[in-house]
Amino acid sequence: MTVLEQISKQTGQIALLIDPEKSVDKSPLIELVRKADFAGIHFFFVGGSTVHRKDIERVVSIIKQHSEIPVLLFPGASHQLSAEADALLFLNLISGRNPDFLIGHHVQCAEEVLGMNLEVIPTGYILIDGGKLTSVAYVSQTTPIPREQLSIARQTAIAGHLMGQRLIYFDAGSGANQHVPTALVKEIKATLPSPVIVGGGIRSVEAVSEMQQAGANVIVIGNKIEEDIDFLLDLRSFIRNDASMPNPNL
Ligand code: 1GP
Repeated sequence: MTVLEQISKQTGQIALLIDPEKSVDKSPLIELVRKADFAGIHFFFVGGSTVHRKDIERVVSIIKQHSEIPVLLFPGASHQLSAEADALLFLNLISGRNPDFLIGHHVQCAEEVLGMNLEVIPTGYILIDGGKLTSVAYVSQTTPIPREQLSIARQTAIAGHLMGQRLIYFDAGSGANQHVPTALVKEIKATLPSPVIVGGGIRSVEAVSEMQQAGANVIVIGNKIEEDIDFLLDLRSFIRNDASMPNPNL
């Protein structure tokens, strides 16, 4: 099964985002990977706004040595690659109007990516205002879509789909005060066949559950687990309970 098929096959899957800039030491990273494995999370995402390539490669390599969970590159720039990853979210920042994040970075790495044994997933990446200025908005020099303007977000996602994006990723940005509105996820899932990833500011099992109910295929969590590794145990309960319930979206 491809990674895209795994993402598509059910709602409420969990991705743990690891920012290699914050995972400097090897042993805490191995402990994190082991606990995530025990929790039964579905994907690792690796990337960040300002990470060097050697740190991406180091972190992906450690994860691959200690877990069979698929590793997806979630790059902040064209150099954030690793041949050991399973897939690359080839992000098109379609909520913004900065050509660097629509085509520039892609051109810089295109030939290398083509030669790598990576599953490349064209991803319509849409930033939604999460109540504070986040690194991704600052570094990409783009303005997130206002959270009350759901029609703009909807039109953006539809345009992305029509342009060939295979996934839609709504991100309120790492550490957002407010996560993406569940109403938006629900509306897009009712409108488009694309799987939906959602992240940014998700800090409770209740929020995870709401996103799952709204139809999000993958829910990305970074900061909350960095701050409290035992949150993985709560996620384990959520994943096990969810697996025992019939999924109306399948
Ligand atoms: C940000 O979706 C991710 O791109 C995760 O955000 O760190 O707030 O969980 P958090």
